[in-house]
Parts: sequence; structure tokens; C-alpha cells
Amino acid sequence: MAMPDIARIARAFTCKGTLQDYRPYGNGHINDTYLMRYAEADGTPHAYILQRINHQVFTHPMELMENIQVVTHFLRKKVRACGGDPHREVLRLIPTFDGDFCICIDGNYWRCVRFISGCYTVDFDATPEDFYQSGVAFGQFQQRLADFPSESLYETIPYFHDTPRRLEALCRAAKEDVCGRAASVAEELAFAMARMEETSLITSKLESGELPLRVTHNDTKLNNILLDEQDHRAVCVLDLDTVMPGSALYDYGDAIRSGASTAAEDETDLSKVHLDPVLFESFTRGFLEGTAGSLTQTELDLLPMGAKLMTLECGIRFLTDYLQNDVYFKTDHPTHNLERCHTQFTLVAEMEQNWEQLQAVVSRLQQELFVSV
Ligand code: ADP
Ligand code: GN1
Ligand code: MG
Repeated sequence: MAMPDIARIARAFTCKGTLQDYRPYGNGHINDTYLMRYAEADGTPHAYILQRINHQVFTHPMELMENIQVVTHFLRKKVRACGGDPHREVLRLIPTFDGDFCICIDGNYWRCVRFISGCYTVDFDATPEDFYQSGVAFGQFQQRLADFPSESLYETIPYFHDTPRRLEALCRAAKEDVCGRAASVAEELAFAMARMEETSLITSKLESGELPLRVTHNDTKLNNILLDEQDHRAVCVLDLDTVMPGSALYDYGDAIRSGASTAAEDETDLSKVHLDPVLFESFTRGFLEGTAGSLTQTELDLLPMGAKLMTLECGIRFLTDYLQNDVYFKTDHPTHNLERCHTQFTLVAEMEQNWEQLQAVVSRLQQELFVSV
């Protein structure tokens, strides 16, 4: 897409001061994100994030924005109640001059939030402390939404973490083979198919009620959290587009998938791709602390499975997109999605090899944190 007229779009929002400059920002795979810097007449600076919502992915942008509005309003009250800083710890939507939180210009949907300064995000290779802090924050996020009225949320992407459906979609994409890539990925398809039975381990337990349905974030990728430049504590959970009913295992698993890897999601040298046991333990500890004893025994027992299934599912989604000619995730080159699929499947294989160790870490932390002596 050609560079949109950011200055024109920005004029719709009630930002403070005058726009000084703007630039593309962040490494998200879905929306188009810009950082805009403003200044008031006396020089006081302000900064905002302007985003074009990907309406191919989020087909009902207005519903999505309603979700974000109610969730941020709810979270802000919780942050205030526990003495936190509501300006930094929760996303703040900036209204338009018409009082809306989203505007459609030339067929694209735009929103604006306050830029939270003094923070950084990490794509991979976090320090154990950073990843521990992310665990606390994602755990707390879920904990804070425990009494959120889930019926008031729209499902922004139906069946988002329905791993069996994701596998079916992969099989369909391979059969349709719209760009003639299927023959070259026979090995990858076999890897996914060999794990077919396991794909329903979470969804079937949600259906039977063995696992509780909670309000979850569903996209707990490491770069969806802001960490403080000074004290390195997690400041704010970002990217609330997929906050929907789901399983705690989705949030735990997706964070491990992205943050416990020793390499970038698109690393092509697979010898560099490992699941770091120290990072695995750091996040698990943080997540257990953040959820503060609210996880059920079944959830605790299935944490390693959550990590494995979210990683497998993500690999399946990258492979599906590769077979569909890269229509979903942003890509830089034709094999980008395939390379991402390879890192995910490499992590899955390594989790399988070290399965007992992963389970032992989770059990030890449960004992340490929750069983009084
Ligand atoms: P995507 O859905 O494309 O991943 P995100 O909402 O995650 O989009 O935003 C992309 C990146 O922009 C984030 O990873 C983060 O680095 C940055 N970002 C988003 N919102 C803010 C904010 N309010 N303050 C500071 N940085 C932000
Ligand atoms: C996308 O938007 P972003 O980059 O935070 C995707 C996640 C994937 C992730 C893989 C709405 O996350 O589900 O796990 O890429 N988000 C959506 O990197 O599909
Ligand atoms: Mg993101």
C-alpha cells in the first residue's frame, strides 16, 4: 500500500498540539502502525500511535473498537483500585472530533492511542528478568479480567485458537494449492498431520468444561508488552484486538512460543532456534505469580501442552498462509512465512524432546509457589 496521508488522517483525532513528524513504528504482523510526534505552542511534547486496522483480518473494525473501549475502561478502574498509574498501565484511546474512537477514511479504518513513553519492547532474546516481568503482566492481565462480563465482548476472530480448525484450514490450503507451493512442503505438512490427535487437547476440554473459559488476550507475543526503560518492570499490555473468551493456556502458550525462543521468529539458521529452559522457567514463574493461584489444577497440568499447541498452531498458520500466497501475515520476501513455520516446528520438536523437563519445571514451581510448608 502506498504511504497514506497520515497528516490528513491525524487531523480527525483530538491530539494535543501540532503534528511535528511521523514514522512507521514497531514490528507487528497485522496492523500498520505509525508514531506521531506533536508539540504544543509552548513546546510541550506529546506522542501518539496511529494505526490502520487490518480490516481483512478484523472484518468488523467497529465491533473490535467497542471491545477495546470496554476492556480498557474496565482495566483502568482495576489499575486505579490497586494504586497503579492509569496513564501508563492501560492503553488510552484518543477520540475523534466527532467523539468516535475509530474513523473510516478512503475505506480504511484508523484509530489513535496515546504513545506510552520511556518503554521498550523485545522481539526475542529477552533477559530472564524481562520475560519474568512479562509473565507477571500477562498473568495479571488475565486475573484482572476474571470478573469482566465476557458476554459483552464481540468475537473479533472466531475460532482464533481452535487448533483442529487451523489444521483443517492447512489441509484445505494444501489441496487448493493456489500458488503451486504444496509439493515443496510435503515434509512440513507431514509434521503437522502427525500431531493431528493432540491438536484438540485444549478445545475438547473447553467444550467439556474440564477447562474454564476465561477472558484472555490471545496474542501474548513478547512484543505486545511494554517494559520500563528504568526499572524494567512490565508497564502495559498492548494489542488488545483479540481479547476474547479463551483459555489461560492460550496466553501462557503463545508467550512461551515467542519469548522463550533463542532466535527470531524468522531465523533461517535453525541451529540457532532453541527453547531456552531458563526463559521457560522465568515466564512460567511470572505467569503463576500474576495469575495468583487462580489457575485450576487441569490448567496447571496442561501448561506445557499449551506451549506446544500454541507453537504448533502458529507454525500451521504460517504454513497455511504460505500456501495461500501470503495473504494474512505481513511478509518481506516470498519464503518468509515458510521460514517462520520452520522455526515454530523446530521449537515444537524440541519441546517434545524435553517434555519431562518442561513438566518438571512447572510442577516444581507449583510446589514452590502454592504449596505451603
Ligand atoms: P500489531 O497488531 O500489528 O502487532 P500492535 O498494536 O502490537 O500492532 O503495535 C505494534 C507495535 O507498536 C508494538 O509492538 C509496540 O512496539 C508499538 N506500540 C503500540 N502501541 C503502543 C503504545 N501505546 N505506546 C508505545 N508503543 C506502542
Ligand atoms: C500476529 O499482531 P501481532 O504481530 O502481535 C498474530 C498472532 C500470531 C503472531 C505471530 C491477530 O501477532 O496471532 O501469533 O502474529 N495476530 C493475529 O508472530 O493474527
Ligand atoms: Mg502486536
